[in-house]
Amino acid sequence: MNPLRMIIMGAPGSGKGTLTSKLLKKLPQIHSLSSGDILRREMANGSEIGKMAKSYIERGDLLPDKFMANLIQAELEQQKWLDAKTSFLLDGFPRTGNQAIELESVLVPHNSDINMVIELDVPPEVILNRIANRWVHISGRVYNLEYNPPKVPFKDDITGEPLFKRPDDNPETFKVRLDKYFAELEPLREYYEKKGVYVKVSGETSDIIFPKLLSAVEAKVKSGL
Ligand code: G5P
Ligand code: MG
Repeated sequence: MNPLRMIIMGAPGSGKGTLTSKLLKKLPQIHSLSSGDILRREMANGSEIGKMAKSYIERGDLLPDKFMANLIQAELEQQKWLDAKTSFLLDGFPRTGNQAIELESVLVPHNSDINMVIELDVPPEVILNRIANRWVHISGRVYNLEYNPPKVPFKDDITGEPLFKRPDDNPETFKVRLDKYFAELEPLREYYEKKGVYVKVSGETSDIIFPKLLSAVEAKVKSGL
């Protein structure tokens, strides 16, 4: 497979995590990294990064661009994905025009710039209900009491460990997160449209979106990028 270096972006609750794990089942050679999962792991560990992240996440605010760029760069380096061969998918980063510029400056020297950006276009009015029913595992595995319930209620399917509610999954914080997403969307879209790598997939459910996402990704891989 030609190396795919993609970003998946979309409003909070639009299905980035859900669709990433579906995609990785089909294309397991792609590595994935979610900025929100990294921050939640740091919070669970009680690290300095986690303590700093907590106050932003609980308010629904974005962490500073430079801080996030450094965090993701460190993760990419540690995972040894910064080369021209590795396929990876970033969920939730970059989220602002400045983060996109920072990311490019990290990737270009390694011949590993982003070659595909997917925007999940899901109507905000269908999302709120999903958040109320979301339960997550610290690994990043995500469940929904109606849409994809765990096999045992409130337990992770793989480890059997307890699931938890995210501190930002309440209607007030959700509204802040949604507004912030739409405030940053246009500059990001423009940035990646100019590079000719931007694809929007629309639909009200992940089941509708997934086949569109998969065929866009498969076409990209076959195109030789
Ligand atoms: P995150 O963690 O990146 P968000 O807000 O971008 O958080 P979120 O909430 O993780 O995105 P998602 O991944 O897009 O949403 O959605 P999901 O978890 O897959 O699906 C949501 C729910 O719907 C789940 O319960 C799922 O089972 C269900 N579901 C999926 N599809 C369907 C469907 O078709 N039907 C139904 N009924 N249900 C469905 O970022 C969190 C915070 O971290 C900080 C910020 O503070 C941010 O707010 N942060 C950053 N700050 C600055 N810069 C960055 N780059 C940052 N990244 C993170
Ligand atoms: Mg997510």
